[in-house]
Amino acid sequence: MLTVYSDSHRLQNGRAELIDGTLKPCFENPSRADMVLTEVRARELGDIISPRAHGLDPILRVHDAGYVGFLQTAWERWTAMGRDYDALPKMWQIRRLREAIPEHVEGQLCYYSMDCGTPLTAGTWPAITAAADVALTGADRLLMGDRAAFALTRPPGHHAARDYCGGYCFFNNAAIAAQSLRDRGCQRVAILDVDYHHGNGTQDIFYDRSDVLFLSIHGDPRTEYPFFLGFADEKGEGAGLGYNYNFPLPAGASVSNWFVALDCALEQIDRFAPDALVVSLGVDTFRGDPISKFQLDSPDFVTLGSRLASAGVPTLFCLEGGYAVDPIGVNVANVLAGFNARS
Ligand code: SS9
Ligand code: ZN
Repeated sequence: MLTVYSDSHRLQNGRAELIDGTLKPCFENPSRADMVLTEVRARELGDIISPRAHGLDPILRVHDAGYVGFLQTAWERWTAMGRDYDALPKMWQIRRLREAIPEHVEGQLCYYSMDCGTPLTAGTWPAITAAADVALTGADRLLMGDRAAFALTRPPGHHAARDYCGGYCFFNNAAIAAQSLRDRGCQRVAILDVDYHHGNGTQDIFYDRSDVLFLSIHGDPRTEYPFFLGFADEKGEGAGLGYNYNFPLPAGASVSNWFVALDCALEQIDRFAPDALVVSLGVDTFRGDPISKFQLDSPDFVTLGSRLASAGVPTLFCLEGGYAVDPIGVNVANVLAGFNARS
């Protein structure tokens, strides 16, 4: 399977994130993608190509224009005030506060953010537009008839909703690719999110639609980030009712229970009979992940890839989380190798 990769991911390199009340180096950093690329190359999983620029139109198909404009200009406006450190919000438009969009860049940063762990930096805009292009170029390959493609997207995307960033995510790469597949001829697209954290952004984007099925297996939001979405009773709304599936599992859930949830998800994908499958591939389900609490071991990722291949649908993998940096390459490459072996 072919990999799409861009060096521009390096431009998203936050200085610190607020964790346990102190500033610590960002878990989501460029070395993650370096490790994945190195392993994909070493295992000779297929060609590695650069993305083609697709412009802003496919991004604007899933993201709010005001939000996109904010991201495009935020750093310039932030530095114009003499600030040169990462931009992080410190306040949220919470219950009973007015939902008006502030004029000041700091107020807008708060308005368009879900958390304060997602640093907006000098290189954020070029990095996130490149990541969207990486995903879209992967989608191009599916449309050209490839059985599968791997979009080495960084920063990740699944926490980014129509009009907010969070969880290290700005543009929802998987959602942008899925929408583009719809716009270019696929009638039905399924998105399966196997990251440890619920894909709140992807769910938000497709919640009222029956043409894009969204399924997520993740740590129970009663105790796990993102806390405010990802419960089992979220089934979609309007035309989308019945096209959203959440499989929350308790923190610490066993590997066998995780695979039971995967089988349930695959059964629904089979019923939906999509023309394409987009996998939000987070490997923070790994037992050694520093911020997550599932138990998968490296060989389990081969099994995951093999089961995904058994769905028999053209498949685009988009990288999401995975914060145990040393093993991230092996874990991702294991999924791709398991898929290749079965398809
Ligand atoms: C947990 C901190 C969670 C955000 C995690 C985002 C994961 C993206 N102690 N911070 S895949
Ligand atoms: Zn995650």
